[in-house]
Amino acid sequence: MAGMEQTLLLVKPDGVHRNLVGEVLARIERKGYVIADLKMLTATTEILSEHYSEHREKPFFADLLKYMSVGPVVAAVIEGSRVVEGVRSLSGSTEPTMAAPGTIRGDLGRDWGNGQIENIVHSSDSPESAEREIAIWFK
Ligand code: IDP
Ligand code: MG
Repeated sequence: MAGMEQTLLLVKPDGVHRNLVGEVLARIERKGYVIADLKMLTATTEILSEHYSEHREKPFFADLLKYMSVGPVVAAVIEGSRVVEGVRSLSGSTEPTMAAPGTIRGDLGRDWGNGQIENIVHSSDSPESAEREIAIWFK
């Protein structure tokens, strides 16, 4: 279909641990987007280093990989027109304390005082990132 786009959504280990998989996917579905593919896995260091390659030099990189591999994630390919922007908007800004109410991170996330930004979901930030990330998670 013309204008059809895909994005990668991850329910991160904190979201899975807190039983928020249904809540997150329900928000995606209620918005009208289509779940085109879905799986649960515990991410390897290889997958995570590729996925977060842009953050390789950041001081939080090692802790980020630890946080992301502590338990299973749910990976989904979401489909719809302008879905990349749409799912970013549903996700909310990075820090859950300041993410807008109404967003997944704003409604369901908080700072746990452990120096980590645990924010329940990942969503691709551009169509190019989406294509790259979907190829990593759905080989
Ligand atoms: P995004 O997930 O909103 O796109 P990015 O800046 O791409 O945010 O960062 C990727 C992930 O890395 C964040 O979702 C968060 O889990 C973690 N992160 C980002 N910045 C920090 C930080 O300053 N300290 C700890 N973790 C961070
Ligand atoms: Mg990002």
